[in-house]
Amino acid sequence: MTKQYTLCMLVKGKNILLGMKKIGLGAGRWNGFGGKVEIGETIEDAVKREVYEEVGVTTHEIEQIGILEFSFEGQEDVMEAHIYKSQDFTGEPKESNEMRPKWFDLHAIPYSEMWQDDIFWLPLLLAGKKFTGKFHFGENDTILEHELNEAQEIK
Ligand code: 6OG
Repeated sequence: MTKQYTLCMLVKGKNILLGMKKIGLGAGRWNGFGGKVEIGETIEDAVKREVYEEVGVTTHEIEQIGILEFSFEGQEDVMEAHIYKSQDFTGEPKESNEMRPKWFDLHAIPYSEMWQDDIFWLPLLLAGKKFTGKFHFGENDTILEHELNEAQEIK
């Protein structure tokens, strides 16, 4: 079964706000903010809700950048992650149960402490490009197969 998730990258000038995931899937890694889309909720509402819940920031404008499918060897469920970017948000980032936020210079993104897929697509997002793709993971969250294509438009 395919389950919908969101992932939002918060960018201000030459910096990106990432969160160190403290619990659950991806714990111990830096990532953008997001989570499961709830029943009856639009994807955009889910992006805004998750960003607010996880880091206390209110997003005013969000832009859809891509859709990525994440699958794991031996697991039936596929995650359909809707990737967004926001450069228009207000509020002081604050630590939540799930995330410890930190600003990073765009030239010092901690890729070695992030999911392995990020280094493939985050540079595209930061360059203003859109994309679709698939990443299949094996043991130790290592990428076994992937494809990534730039797109003019998502959907
Ligand atoms: P919660 O468990 O917090 O939602 N996520 C991934 N992000 C990247 N960059 N790569 C992956 O490779 C990921 N798998 C999941 C989507 C999980 C959050 O983690 C993201 C969601 O924002 C496998 O509800």
